[in-house]
Amino acid sequence: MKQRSLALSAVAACAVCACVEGQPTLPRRDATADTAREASAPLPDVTSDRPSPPDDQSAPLPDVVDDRPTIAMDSGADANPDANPDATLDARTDTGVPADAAPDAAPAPRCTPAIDGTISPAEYTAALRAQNTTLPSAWGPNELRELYLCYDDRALYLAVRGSVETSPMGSPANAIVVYIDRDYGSATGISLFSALNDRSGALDTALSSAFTLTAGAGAFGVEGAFGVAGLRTITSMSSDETQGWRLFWPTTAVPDRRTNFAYVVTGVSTQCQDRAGTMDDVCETSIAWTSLFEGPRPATTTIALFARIVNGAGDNSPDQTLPFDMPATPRSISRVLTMPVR
Ligand SMILES: [Ca+2]
Ligand SMILES: [Ca+2]
Ligand SMILES: [Ca+2]
Repeated sequence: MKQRSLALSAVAACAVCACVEGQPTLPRRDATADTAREASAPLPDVTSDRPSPPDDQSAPLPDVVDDRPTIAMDSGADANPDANPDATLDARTDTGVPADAAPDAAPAPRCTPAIDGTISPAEYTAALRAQNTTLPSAWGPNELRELYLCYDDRALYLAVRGSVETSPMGSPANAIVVYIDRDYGSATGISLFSALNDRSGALDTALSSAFTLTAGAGAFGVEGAFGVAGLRTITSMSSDETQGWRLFWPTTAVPDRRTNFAYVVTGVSTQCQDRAGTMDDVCETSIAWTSLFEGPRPATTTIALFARIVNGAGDNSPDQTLPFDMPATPRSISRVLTMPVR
């Protein structure tokens, strides 16, 4: 509650898509682009890259050593947790080595959840799951607690349990942002995050966040993102200024998607449920493969992602990270969650 005006944000994102149109993504200019760009492009506060020092907060210090993330093949709600033990995923988590493209013998994380803003016990049993053990957030009530990831033949599904304020202390909404590498391990995508600079639109501004990739992130090259600026109840089959999916790639697109993020307007579905006063705010989203790839999905690929909370300007993040990373340096990415698709 004590964060500075620049230090608040969160995003939640969800997407689904079922469209089969060949051109599901429409790059577009935001109506407010020019004026907003001039008026709202304050230089990021570079020094605010770190979470508030613990000495000015009552929040307990996270135990970096012992609090390990959970990345498991079954949801916590699975009645049969023993059915899917996945030592490989656990090992990835424990060693800090990025979960890389070495697909193991585990069952594919296939599922087809209902996009309704509720994480039901049965719908993510096969999904990858990343959990935060740094609780509460240094930016409470902005929280990033849990993430589920799975897919089916049609779409990629993502569920995030967490929340972000819509107007913290009069500042622009915080956002939950999830950056997606659709073909992890290949040379495509953007790895220099400072190149992402679209200051027109609430979510785009938040997504213009100069994260730093470290060696632990491997060959992470982002093609797109899902996000929500200001969590509230949302039901949407498209993307808009405050929520949804964006593509930054290819860089040859006109206009340049690195500075004018392309809204994914078809093939997505997002529902967020604001359960005020609880820790159960949820966004679920899906994006059709044909929208994520702007064409057919390769027969096999590896999805990689990471999630953060960012403030409205995109220049600061609290200590909660997914997959669980280094709480003291949330702007530095040393872990990504990966999912082989086959
Ligand atoms: Ca659901
Ligand atoms: Ca924009
Ligand atoms: Ca990529």
